[in-house]
Amino acid sequence: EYQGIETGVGNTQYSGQVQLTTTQSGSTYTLTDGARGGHKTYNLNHGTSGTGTLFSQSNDTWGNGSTSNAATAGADAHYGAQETWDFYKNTFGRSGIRNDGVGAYSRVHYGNSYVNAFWDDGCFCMTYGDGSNNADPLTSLDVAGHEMSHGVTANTAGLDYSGESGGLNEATSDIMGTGVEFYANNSSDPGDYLIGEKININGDGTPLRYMDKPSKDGGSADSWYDGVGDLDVHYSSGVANHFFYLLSEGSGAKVINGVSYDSPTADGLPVTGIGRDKALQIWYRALTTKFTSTTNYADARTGTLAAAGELYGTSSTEYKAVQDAWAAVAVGS
Ligand code: ASN
Ligand code: ZN
Ligand code: CA
Repeated sequence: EYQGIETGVGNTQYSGQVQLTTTQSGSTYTLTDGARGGHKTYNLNHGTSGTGTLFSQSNDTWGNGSTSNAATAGADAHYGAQETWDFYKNTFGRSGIRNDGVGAYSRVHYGNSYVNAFWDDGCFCMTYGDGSNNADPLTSLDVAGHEMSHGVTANTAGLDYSGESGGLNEATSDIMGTGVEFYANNSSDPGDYLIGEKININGDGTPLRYMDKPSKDGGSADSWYDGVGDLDVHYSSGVANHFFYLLSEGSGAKVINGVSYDSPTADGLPVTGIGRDKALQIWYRALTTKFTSTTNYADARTGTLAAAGELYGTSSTEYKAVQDAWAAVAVGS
């Protein structure tokens, strides 16, 4: 019987109508991405273990844009994995999470009203809850990119998930998840420096995190470094998120894709951004060749400076911008 890679249609909840890479076997289509390491998307159907069932049907149009159709979350998750794969491949030449060409898998509809999503190194898989009242699945592009990037961090720097290294681990996921969102260039979910702005996680439509001014989340005590104490890693990440925003876009007021930002600096000095593409290259090079399991904020400064020096030279504007952006979040030499 016929077997091949197909291009299907996803009617997602957050990203509008998108193309999805699927697989046809005879008269059955599945959410199996034959172009990206065989990444598969499964329906846990509110279970909390195993893989549930692979999304499979007799046509190649997935979901209807609403939670009334179980395949909608599947379409969002499959799209997120696809865009994350392409982001890493086309931005850094990385082939999958382990850079070995092998796909992971996603599981959607985990549990009931579960308000989280997570990567697990053990299963090499991503899992998505359906959110409050099973109405707001955590399957947006930035969340998908965030979770998959935990796998990349685990397979590169291996940043320990506590203290400052934990904050840097979380920030890496926010930085790369944001990179994925901009890369996808989807008109229903355009790139921004907010995390989780589509998933209504606070019940009032506000985002989970703000990279331009992390303190807006109410938990990242300051938008710059004054020791991270026993802050949760999702808050101690704020310093590095803010560094990345400033390095990319610079300080001061700015509107990007219709979102207004106004990024303060600890030293009151302006930072001139070098653009997100270069900032991503610097962070990725530091993550994959400088950072280790115990990297702290001071080490992250040293590591990103080394990466910028290798990429652009130590007398470059890029190198200077890395110095200025760390100073702006009070991480000094
Ligand atoms: N969604 C959370 C995260 O990726 C799960 C966790 O607490 N690790 O950060
Ligand atoms: Zn995370
Ligand atoms: Ca976002």
